[in-house]
Formats: sequence, C-alpha cells, structure tokens
Amino acid sequence: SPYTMTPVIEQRLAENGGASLATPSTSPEAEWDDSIGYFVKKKLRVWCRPRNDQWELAKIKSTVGEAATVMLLDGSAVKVSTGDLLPANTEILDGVDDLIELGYLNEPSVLHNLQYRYARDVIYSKAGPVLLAINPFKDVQIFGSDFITAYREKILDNPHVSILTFGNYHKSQWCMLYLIFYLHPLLYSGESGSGKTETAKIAMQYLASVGGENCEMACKVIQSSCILEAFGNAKTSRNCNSSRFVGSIPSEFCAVQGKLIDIRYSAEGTICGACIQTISNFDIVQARVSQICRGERSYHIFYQICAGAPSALKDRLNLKMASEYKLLNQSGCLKINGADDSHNFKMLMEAFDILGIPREDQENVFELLAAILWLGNISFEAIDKRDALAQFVYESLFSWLVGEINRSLEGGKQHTERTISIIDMYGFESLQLAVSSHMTGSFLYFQKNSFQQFFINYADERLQQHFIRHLCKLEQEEYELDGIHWKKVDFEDNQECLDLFEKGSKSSTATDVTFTNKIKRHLSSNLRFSCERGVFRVRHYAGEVQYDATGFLERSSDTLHFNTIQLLSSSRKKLLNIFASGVMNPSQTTGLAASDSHEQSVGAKFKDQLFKLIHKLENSKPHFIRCIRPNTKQLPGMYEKDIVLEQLRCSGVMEIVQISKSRFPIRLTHQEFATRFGCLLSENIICMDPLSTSVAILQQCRVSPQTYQVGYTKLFFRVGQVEVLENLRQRVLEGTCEVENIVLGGRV
Ligand code: AD9
Ligand code: MG
Repeated sequence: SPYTMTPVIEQRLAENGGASLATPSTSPEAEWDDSIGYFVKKKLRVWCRPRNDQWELAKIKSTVGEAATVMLLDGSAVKVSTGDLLPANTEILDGVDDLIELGYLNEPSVLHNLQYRYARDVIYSKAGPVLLAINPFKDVQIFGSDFITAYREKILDNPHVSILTFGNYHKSQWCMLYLIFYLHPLLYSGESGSGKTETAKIAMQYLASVGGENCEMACKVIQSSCILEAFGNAKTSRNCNSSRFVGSIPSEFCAVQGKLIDIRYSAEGTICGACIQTISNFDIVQARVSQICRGERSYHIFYQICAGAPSALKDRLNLKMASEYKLLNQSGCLKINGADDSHNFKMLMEAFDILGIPREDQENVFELLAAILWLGNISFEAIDKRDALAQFVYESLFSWLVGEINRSLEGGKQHTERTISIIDMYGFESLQLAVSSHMTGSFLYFQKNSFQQFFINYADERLQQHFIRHLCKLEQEEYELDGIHWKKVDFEDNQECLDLFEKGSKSSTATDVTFTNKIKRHLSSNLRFSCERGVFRVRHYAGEVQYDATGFLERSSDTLHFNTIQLLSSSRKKLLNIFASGVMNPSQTTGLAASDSHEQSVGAKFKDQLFKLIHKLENSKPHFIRCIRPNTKQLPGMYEKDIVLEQLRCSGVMEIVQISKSRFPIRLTHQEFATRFGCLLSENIICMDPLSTSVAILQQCRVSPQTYQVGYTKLFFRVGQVEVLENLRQRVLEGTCEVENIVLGGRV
C-alpha cells in the first residue's frame, strides 16, 4: 500500500512552497507477501507440521480448497490444511549471517537458519543488534590466535563474537582508535550451561590480543579467569564448569552469579589494567563448601589441590586424595569427564605466578584450603558451626583473592576512563523447569524455589527490562514521536513484574511470615502474582515460577558465632587475621563476605549492587550477547529445536529481529542533513528551510523511498543509505561529478 509523508510534514512543505516535492513511496512492509495463498499458487517451500509438533520443510504439490498435498524432504506426500502452513524462505537464504536478512521471520524459519549454521559449526549469528551464540560443546577451531590475527587482517568475514565487540570497526585498520571511542559493555545472558563464561573469555582473549602491546598486562587479564574459575566454579548437574562464585546453594541448578570485568585501555589503545567484581548474594544462601548435591562437585580448587599439589606441598599439608575428605566425597562425584584436575592445578600455580601473587601468599592459600578440607572431617555436637566456619573461611579467601587479582591488574597510574566491561550475569532459573527438563533422571533434586531464585530472577527480569527498553521500547517510541510510518511490533513489557519485585522487596523485613504477608498485601492486585498458603507464583517474562516462602529469609551467616570470629583473630595465620578483622571492623576491610550483612536487609543489599550495575548499563549502550544451550545433555552436534525455541521466545529475540528488520538506525536532524548534503542541490533549488532542502536532496539524488522516512524533526535511514550519499558528496566536492548531473537524474 503506497503512502505519502505524514500530513504534518506535507503541510509544512506546502507552507514553504515545496509541496510538489513529496511523492508517494511504498510501504516498507509491502516488500514481502506473507499470504500463504501466494505460496500455494506458486507452489513454494512451506513449513508444515504433519506428524507431531515439529515443523518440517515441504513443497506444495497441489491444493483443493483448504486442503493441500505437500511433499516432505524424505519424499513422502501428506495432506495438510493450508491454514496450518507457514511460508519458508528460499534456499538462497539458508544460513544467512543475520536473521534480519530472512524474508520470513516465523519461528520455524529462524530455528532452521540457526540449525543450518550450527550443523556447519557456525555458532554465532546476529539477530539485528544482538549476537546469538549457540554452545557447540566442542572446540570449533576458530578462536586461536591465528584466527584473531586473520580476523584483524580482515581475511575472514564470519559473524564472530568480535564482530559484535567492535561492530564493523574491524574493517578499519584503526580498529583500536574506534575501540577507544566505542567502549560499550558486553552483556552476556542465557541459561546455565549456555556458554556465557566461555564466550566472555573468548571476547576477553580478543580484547587482550588487540590491545596487547602491553603483553604482560594482557596475559595477566587472561590468566585471572583461570584463578577465578578454580575457586569460583564447580560441576553442577547442568554444567560441568558452572560459575558458582561463593554463595550458591548446593542443591539448585543454575544460579549464575554475576561477574563484571572492566578492561582498561590507555590513551594509545593498549590494555593497561582491569578490575573484577563479583556480584553475589552471599548472605542468603547456604554453602557449596559444606553441602553438595549428589552428582555435583564442590569448587574445582579442592580436587585440583588434592590431585596436583607437588609432593613437598602435599607432605607439608598432609594432603590426601579427594576421596578421603567428607566435604568432597559426600556427593559420590569426584571427577569430571575430560577434565584433568592435576594439570589444572599446575596451570593455577602458573597463573598465580603470572599475576605476581607472592609465593608466601600462595602457600597461605593452600594451607587454608587444606584446613577447610580437614575441618570437614572433624565431627563434634556443633556441626553447623563447623560448616559455617568452613564456609566463612572459603568466602573470605575468595574475596581476598579477587582483591589480590585486582591489585595485580591495577596497572599503575596510567589507566584512563577508557574501559570495556564484560558482564557475565545471572540467568533465569526455575527449579521445577530444571527438573522436568533434566534428562538423566538418576538423582532426586531439591526442587524448592526460594529466596535465591527470587533474587536471581529479579536480576534477570531487570536485565531483560534493560534489553527490551534498549532494543524495542526506546526505538519505537522515537519513531512514534517523530511521526514516521511504522508498523508497531508488540513485545512483552515486563515492567509489571519489576513493580512486583520492587514493592515486594521494600517490604522484606525480618521474618518469613512478615515477608510473605507483606508481599501478599502489596501485590494481591498484580496480575503477575498469585499466592496461596506460603507459596506464591510469579509470572516472569521467561516463565511462571512457584516460590516457597518457608525458610525464605534464613541466612547461613547467622550461624557464624562471634566467638568463632574472635578465635580466628587470635590465629598466627595472617590471612585468618585479615578475614576476622573484616567482620569485627567492617569499615577497615571492604568486600569481605559477612561484614555488613547484619545491618542491611539482605534484599536491600543485593538490590543495591544490582542497581549500581543497571545504572552503569543505562549510561552506556551495551552489546547484548544471548547464549543458547542447544540441548540439555551438554553434547556436541545435538540441536533440540524446542529447547532452542523456548530460549529465543523467552528472551524476546524474535521481537527484536522483527523490529531490527524494519528499523531505520541512522538518524539525522533536518538541519544536519541539509547542511551536510546541501551541496548536492543545484542553486536554483536551494530552499530556505531545512525540511524542504532535505526532501529536495533526497528526491534529486533519487534515494529510494524504501530506504528512508521523513519525520517531524529528523530523517531516518536504513543501513547503508547515508554512505551512498556520502560517496556522492565526496565526488561532488572533488569535482568528479557535476551537481547538474545529479539534478537531471543522470546516473551517479
Ligand atoms: V553457568 O550459568 O555459569 O552454569 P555458562 O557460563 O552459561 O553457565 P559455560 O560458559 O560455563 O556456561 O559453558 C558450559 C560449557 O559449555 C563449557 O564448560 C564448555 O564445555 C562448553 N562451551 C561453552 N561455550 C563454548 C564454546 N564457545 N566452545 C566450546 C563451549 N565449548
Ligand atoms: Mg558461567
């Protein structure tokens, strides 16, 4: 359907004597004929569901009324109703890099495109501004330093994590210069095991290598993940290397604790330092150190030290095999397939050296690890105190280590405000969901969603809001405000759910009962909330979760007695003294786990950290990386469509692709445009006002009406169009192209 400029714009042009400049253009949406009738008539490829719920490709053979006979890929013919068909894209579009290049954006087409790529080990795809990364669960051989070098030299042109890192900047040999000006954070999200941490590491490797003039610092930054993973990751049922920075409940599945790494650059564009923060709701959770679920493991470091400590160290600490320690053997799982704990311990010691952690401190760390293991083997009437002590020492050790790593990465005075942040965040989790989709079925898991899930899901909800706001809401609002023709894409706005959390957590005072009662009182009218007998349900953007409020506010740190802390402070061991004084004089040491938990409500503290992060994000333009887990079995080469689809749907990727497909990312005010491209007009057409000038330019340069829209204050362009004009401008300025030729519509 052809349309003209909005009446307001027309009127303005008429007032300025330029009304005749407006010509009808065609609606961008008219480019594609979605009607299945067209497909039936032309006998094109379609999607149908002849057998079960899975979509299959087929070709229409014949139709009679509402019934169609289609031929499936295996050659069999089946009858289906034409109403149940969806249009499929032509073969030429199989495997496009960016989903927005697909003509038809229905779910089976998107899934097919991703699967087509995945089957060829192309695990990254773009969905407009979002990078999708599908976990290959195997080495796909594209990330070595050769690849990075090749990439830097523009040899390869495959969507890769760094395309998103740098937009199109890699095309410029001055990519570092761009980098300095485009320092946007990288935000990773996705379920547990979807590949956030691995993908973030790849980006870090890339960032370190392109800014790697200061090799030592780049190397330190990369090595820091080795330490963080040894002490902060563990095997869970969903992920053999799950990020579980101190504080995770042992029995739940996929709590992704947040990690924020800021990489700093000097004015010359070389890496000059980094800073790591872990965002973790320490107080509200029990400890992985003392309790592990069957089939899972405690933190890697314990197994690594038992397997890999040099014999002198082993003797000195009287270290035994992992199977001798209650803290480790309780879960019946001591090994991870394909992981070499002993080798990893050697890597860890190397990483310690590279980061310049003094040998003496390293020894102290190893001593404490052994002490924790031995502590677990002692049994007496006060076991919860023992566990709390072990957990406290471990948490403190972790915080201390992060502090030491940061000190090593500080990089002296030269650092500037030029920073790229890498954010590896919490992912949505619902334990019921996890259990029902967990395939091995050999263990019985604790299925209660409690405070931990409540906050993780709140964090996730908050990030989703940011994602949606950034990619859907603001953009569409801008189009609307400027009055351009725009077919609005509906998306699920989760504001309501956030209101729920925000009101709910304001009321999070002392006990479970008051918490539940208050939350009930505040939220009974919220459509996303329902509550019955100690259990409440929240309809999250990613799915409904049932929370059990019993024991909601129980805190493991409460069991740590002050006497225990005093005992630690009397120790001759330096680290224990530091940890203890962190609790006794919280103002002296920051970052220690249990320090301020008693003053601040748990929810308030966590929210505070989260708000800081969101604030940081809101002031920046993050690159979004959505990681996708293609199957529940952690296996390579297996692409389970319904599992992928669920993740695409939940995260709003489908809507974002739609918006991006029809978006006008380049915007210039009438004035900016008229000033810049006014030179393309011959003198007799120069108009007085910027709007008429702009429209005159567009028309005389024969810019295709599909590629732009005129708004009240701005001109909106599709990708690539302004470059064409820039090129023209360049030639006119250089004198290689006459303005008259353009005006006469000569080929330009
Ligand atoms: V969790 O929320 O921390 O439990 P993540 O971080 O999303 O989770 P992780 O990055 O740890 O998942 O990836 C899980 C496993 O998938 C890794 O241990 C690898 O075995 C595998 N993986 C993920 N990404 C890649 C990749 N790009 N190449 C090869 C990968 N293997
Ligand atoms: Mg992780």
